[in-house]
Amino acid sequence: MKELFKIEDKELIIVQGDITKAEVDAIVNAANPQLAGGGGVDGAIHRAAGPKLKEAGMKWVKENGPLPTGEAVITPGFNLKAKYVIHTVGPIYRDGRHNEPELLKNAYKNSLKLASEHNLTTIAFPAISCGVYGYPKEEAAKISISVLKECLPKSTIKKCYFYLFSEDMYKLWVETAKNILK
Ligand code: AR6
Repeated sequence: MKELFKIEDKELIIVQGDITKAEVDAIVNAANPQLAGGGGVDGAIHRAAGPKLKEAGMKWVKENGPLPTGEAVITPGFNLKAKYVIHTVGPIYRDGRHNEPELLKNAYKNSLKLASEHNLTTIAFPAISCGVYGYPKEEAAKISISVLKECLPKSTIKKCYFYLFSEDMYKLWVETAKNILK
């Protein structure tokens, strides 16, 4: 299932499916600060990319320290169809009063910024922080669509894909996009 939306001259394509299958310049990983893999989408991306992705992440952390929440870093995609993986760390949701909205916004914004710095034209996002990190899904949907509305027009990205794993999440993202992008 997928549904297409327009943001000025850019396309936002909301898809139900596995992000590791996306044929794009870069897929975004909902990583943790150690960049060494984990569960959820991070685990799936690491399995599909092969062990070199972990080596690249660990090398970066060794040289730069753990990746702070809301920031992003780029590595090759190795065995993935995607040329690059953009790793970002979403916030762990506590009560909404610990800067979570701003940090989630930054995760999307900084991923797009990095994509633009590499002149990428296609990118795929997962629902950052919506699994183990516990972000309330409706709120996360609103933040993610709003930040794309704000930041896609000035980025190099022409087609931005949003991959949702479950049908419920897919429907929530489509409804939210209809409301915000109407
Ligand atoms: N394709 C698309 N979406 C997926 C896939 C997939 N293959 N697999 C899971 N999702 P999560 P977080 C969805 O927990 O909340 C890791 O251990 C999933 O259903 O992967 O940011 C990291 O190492 C959910 O909606 O990421 C961190 O420690 C969404 O992706 C921590 O989890 C995000 O869920 C990050 O937690």
